[in-house]
Order: sequence, then structure tokens, then C-alpha cells
Amino acid sequence: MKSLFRIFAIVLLVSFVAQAAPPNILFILVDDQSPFDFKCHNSASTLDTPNIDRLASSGMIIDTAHHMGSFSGAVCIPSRHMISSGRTVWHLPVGPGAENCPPQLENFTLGPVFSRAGYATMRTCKQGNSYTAADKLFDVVHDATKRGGTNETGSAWHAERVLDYLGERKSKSDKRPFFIHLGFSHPHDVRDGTPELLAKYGATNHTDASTLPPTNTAQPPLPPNWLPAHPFNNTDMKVRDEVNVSGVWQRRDEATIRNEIGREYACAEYIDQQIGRVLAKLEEMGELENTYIFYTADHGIAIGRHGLQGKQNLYEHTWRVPMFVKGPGIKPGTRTPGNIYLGDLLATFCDLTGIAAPTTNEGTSFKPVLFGEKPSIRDTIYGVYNGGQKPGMRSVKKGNWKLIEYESTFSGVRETQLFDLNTNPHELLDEHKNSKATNLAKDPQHAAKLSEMRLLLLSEMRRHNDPWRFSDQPQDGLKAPKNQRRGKK
Ligand SMILES: [Ca+2]
Repeated sequence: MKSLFRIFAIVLLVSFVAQAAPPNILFILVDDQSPFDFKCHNSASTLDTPNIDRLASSGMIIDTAHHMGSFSGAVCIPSRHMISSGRTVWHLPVGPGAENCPPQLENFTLGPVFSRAGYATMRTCKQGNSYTAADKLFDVVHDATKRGGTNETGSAWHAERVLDYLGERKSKSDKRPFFIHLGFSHPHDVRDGTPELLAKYGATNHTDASTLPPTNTAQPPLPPNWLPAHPFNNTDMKVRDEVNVSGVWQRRDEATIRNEIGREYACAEYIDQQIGRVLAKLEEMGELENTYIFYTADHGIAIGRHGLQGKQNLYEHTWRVPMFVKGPGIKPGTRTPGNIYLGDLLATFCDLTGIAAPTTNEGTSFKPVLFGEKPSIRDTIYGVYNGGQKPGMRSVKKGNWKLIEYESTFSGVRETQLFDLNTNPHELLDEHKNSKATNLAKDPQHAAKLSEMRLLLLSEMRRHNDPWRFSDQPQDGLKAPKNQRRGKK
């Protein structure tokens, strides 16, 4: 009798699990945001994001989340291809590794994968500098670039599209699970915030390149690793973001940078308000508890850190992205390194929903990290930026050690940086006055570590089919992509 009862209980449980509603996914992606904008990564930050903070505290903060990099100044493009397809930087349908990519990859990206699995898929995001062939394959698409300072021209527009969609779902009693990709066009420049939030952060939409913006004590402080100029040619110093962003241009003075960070914060808090509206709607519909919510950015951004302005570098502020995740089975208030790439998102979304990841995917699910089963999914992180001169920049990170190499065979640049991120989390250099921590690459005490990290970088370059080598590395018989060996600048 007892065993009969047990069998009955198991059958009941299995049928309950089989009938449990599959979880929804709300994937929030902002454009150009450093993790160091958030108080959880930088206690000196003055940015208020109450809704994102609540999201983070009711789920997990992943500290070591990165985009793998870019072969173009338009870092958004490879980043968004990797997010959509789960492929690595030299295996995308665009760029120097296109020959390593299977045809019609767009059919194996976020929208179609979830649509085929029976999900209702919807996307609103910026237009352009993305993966257009994949973006249009969501069931419902509302893409537009909204970087203005009003409800209609700014981030509220994207939130309205999601609120409308959810309202329609409710009115139609659509019971299919949903995959909603809520993208924002901000805080990418032009950072035209709303008047109220600009005032809060003491900022103005400064448009006159011949004058400095007004100073204001409400402006955010300079970042700890601010510099008036980058100490050396990093192989792409004249890219648009370093010289031609309205409000900054080539300036790195305190007034300009504090005003621009104020503008960034105004746009970021406005996004936070929009996320609050969407979360409230999900709660009202009773869908919040069965929804995985991911918040991240396509890459970070410098805005004065290290004397840089843009996203074309491999310092932590730019290479790393914020990553906050909440949902069923994720313990609230948890925090872990993770060691993830944005290209792991597709595999993770599939794993959380029981959908088979497409065979074209190269990412690794970090569900075991989200469920507290392991702190990280890999030991080593590899990064690329070579949208300027070649071979450009490469980085490798393992534990607290990070190497960045710079080379231009065109202009003769050759620089190396070795950081101990435990003692130097902001990657301070000799040029940062009053700092004891610095670049350790020339310190004889760290020569063995430097050699070890250089070998690690070479092995990662080989493993990821990097088409370039630095001049002091084995050339491995490679012929770099045509017209790109020496760079065009
Ligand atoms: Ca971007």
C-alpha cells in the first residue's frame, strides 16, 4: 500500500512538473554602459537605479561578465552578433572570421530559436549597428533608435512597446511563454537626458564645442582612473568615439567629463524608471515570478577613464559589462565571478527553458552559476579590440591577473600592461598621481607571471582562431586578412 502511494505521488509530481508553465524570459540590453556606473561595482558612484538594484538584490550579480571583443570601431556589431548567435568573435558572419561561420546563421539566433520552441517572441531595440538579419526574425519587432530627452524620443518609447505588447497578451489571454528582448538605445551618446534628470546630476546637453560646459556640484565625481590623456597610442586613438562625441569631442578636462558622466547617469536613471514600469506590469499580470530577467549592456564605455572616451579599449570599464539576473531557482542576494561572455546568453536562455541550443552555438550555459552550483564557468577570459591598427589590442585574464598587449605594425606601437586586479582593480598607471599600484609589466619581480600570461594569451588566440599574431609570437603560418595586416590609418 505504502509503495503504491509512493508511485501515485511520483506520477502526480511528474504530471505537475510536465504541466508547470515554462518560464518566460525578459532580456534587457542597454547600449554602452560600464559596470562601474553602478554602486554595486563602484561605491563612489552617485547613479541612482532603484529598480535595477531591486532586480539585482532579488537575484544574482555576476561580477566578471565580458563581451569578447571587436574587429571594428562599431563594437556594438560583433557584440550583438555574439549575443544573438552564441558564436565567438572570429566565427561570426561579419568580420575577418566570416569564413568560419556556417550559412544562414540568422535562423539559429534568439528570435527564431524561441519562436520555433513555441515561445511568443518580441523585440524592441535600437536600429542599426546590430545583427539585422537576426533581429527581424522575432515574431513582433519594434526597432528604432531613441536617444532623445522626451518620452517619445527617449527610452520610454521602448518600454511603451513592451507595455503595449503585454497588454495585448493579456487581452488575448495568450498563454504561450514569452521571450521579450527589451533593448534601449541609451545611454549611448548623444546623451540627451530629460530636463529633470539632467538637473539632478547637474548636467547640461552641451553642444558648443568651443566652450566648456558649466560646472555644478551635483555632477558625479571624476572616476578614480580618470586621466587628462591616455599615456600612449593604443592603436586607435582617432576613432570616432575618441574625437567626435558631441559634448566631449577631444576634451578630457574635469568640467567636460563630469558633465558627460552626469548626462550618462541621467539617461541611465531614465532607463531604470522604464524598467520599473515593465516590472510593475509583469507583477500586475502575475507573470513576474515565472520570468527570468536578465539585465546587461552590449559593452562598457570609458568616458574619461584612462583618458579615453569610447568603447574601443580593453580596460575593465569597457571590456566588462553589468550582469544582473533574477528568476526561479536563483537565490536572492547572491554574487559570483561567473567568468562569462555575452555569447553565453543564448545557451543559458535555452538551458533555463529546456530548449536545445542550436548546434551553431559556441557559448556555455551559466545556469550552474545562476543556481549556485559553481562560482564560474571558465578560468580564462580572452578579449580583442583591433578596429584600428593591426594586430591591435588583446587581453587575457585569469584569476586576479590581467594582461593587455598593444601593437601596431604600421606605426610601431608596442606596449604591454600587466595588472593585479586584487590590488589594482581600477588598473591605475604611473600617470595616476598618488597611486602605489601600477602596470607591473616591467617589474622584474613579475617577469614569470608576465611570461605565463603571454603564453596563455597565445593559446587563447590559437583556440579562438584569431587571424593575427603579435610580432614576437609564432606566426603559425597565418596570413592575416587581406588589407588588414598593417591597418589603414
Ligand atoms: Ca553599444
